[in-house]
Amino acid sequence: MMDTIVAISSGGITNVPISIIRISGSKAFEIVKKIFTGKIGTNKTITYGYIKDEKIKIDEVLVSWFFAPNTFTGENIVEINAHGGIVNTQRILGLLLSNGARLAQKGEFSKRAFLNNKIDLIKAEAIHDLIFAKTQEQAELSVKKFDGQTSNLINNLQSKILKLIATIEINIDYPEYDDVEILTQKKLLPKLKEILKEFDEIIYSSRSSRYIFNGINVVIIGKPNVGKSSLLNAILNEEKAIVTKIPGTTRDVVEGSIQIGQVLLNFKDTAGIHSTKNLIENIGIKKSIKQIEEADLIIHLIDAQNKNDKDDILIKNKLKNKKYIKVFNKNDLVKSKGISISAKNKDIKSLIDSIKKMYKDIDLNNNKIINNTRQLSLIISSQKSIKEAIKGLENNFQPDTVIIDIQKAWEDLGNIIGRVDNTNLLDEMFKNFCLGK
Ligand SMILES: Nc1nc2c(ncn2[C@@H]2O[C@H](COP(=O)(O)OP(=O)(O)OP(=O)(O)O)[C@@H](O)[C@H]2O)c(=O)[nH]1
Ligand SMILES: [Mg+2]
Repeated sequence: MMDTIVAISSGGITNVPISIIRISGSKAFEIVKKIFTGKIGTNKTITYGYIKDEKIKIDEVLVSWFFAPNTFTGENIVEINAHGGIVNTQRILGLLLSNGARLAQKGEFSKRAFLNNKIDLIKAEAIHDLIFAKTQEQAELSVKKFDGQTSNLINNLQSKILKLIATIEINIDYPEYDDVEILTQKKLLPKLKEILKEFDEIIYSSRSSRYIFNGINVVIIGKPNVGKSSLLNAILNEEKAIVTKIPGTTRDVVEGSIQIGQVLLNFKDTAGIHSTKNLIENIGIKKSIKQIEEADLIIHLIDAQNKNDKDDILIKNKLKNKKYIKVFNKNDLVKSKGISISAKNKDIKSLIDSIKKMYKDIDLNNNKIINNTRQLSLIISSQKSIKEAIKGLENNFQPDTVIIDIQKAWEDLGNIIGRVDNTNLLDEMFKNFCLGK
């Protein structure tokens, strides 16, 4: 039998007015009753009483009772709503521990829910993503996964593949069966191509939605003194980076995130790029160049007073194959065509508008979006196996040979939802969850 576990579900860091201590397991009621003066309620009710340590009153609390099996974890669950001081909450937690509960590991409640078939891995990961969402859109996308649409999508794809595997196996084992379709190489090929199309759609929509979850990595680059740090500050509306009139002020990368339209943008201000012998500046410049490689979008900031500088040409040469926009700064001094701003005066609307336009097509309502990295990498791996099988058939291999690839594709899909025997994988995954969930 599994231990009874306990954690502070409301987070234990600050002094909040109310905290929630959650206990799950077969001994949950028994353990709580040892320290609670109120009654054990009926299912899904709340009872009132005191938490006591022997005779000392610890806190006045409300306790919710949830009876197995229709609970989040599938076990008996008790939630104590206590007053949220750190000292008080920790004391109640300590009492529960000394009365037989064990401190939950990170994500252990969700893991139990999964092991007791209450949720699949897609939902478990969606809950985790909701908790860590940084924008409203991320949160909404996570909640959409709660209703099982993504699970259905994967299940359907998986059962189509399974049907093919089963038919091929019957063809091999019982060649005399004539009421089962004979999947010849010719017949199997279009079926696999159909499946491949479904994979392609999922992967395409998911890649564009990656921006919603991970945010877009926008790097501001340019010569020294063009106003990069001023621009970062104007975007974030705070004095985050140091601004001076001395060229070479910024040496390290300075970051900040904001939401523009639907997406989260992670801006990075970098050291001005030019040729210099200054050792420290050069280290900064190397960092800037590395940022270019990692960027999803680059803002090449140019001083409108000096548009055709040789250093700007040098920078432009480094932007080959990257998505970048040219932005002219200091338009309070000199007007320019194209995207023209004044970072100093916080006049940056034309830049913000053009970024908004770039990412306006991300469609959050597409239920084919798989935003979770683990899930997406399994989809890609599964797609790869289907491609292998197609390639095999095109090279005149028979279905009984390529069945291995099809089976591999099926297994990868199974791992998305969680039909896995791999305890290490589960431990790894749930470890990233938060305490009390
Ligand atoms: N007139 C005017 N001055 C600006 C504008 N933006 C920045 N400046 C000034 O230009 C100087 C350099 O600004 P920074 O933001 O430090 O420039 P930077 O590109 O980060 O410079 P480095 O970190 O040295 O590479 C400061 O004196 C700013 O006040 C602007 O839009 N108009
Ligand atoms: Mg700077």
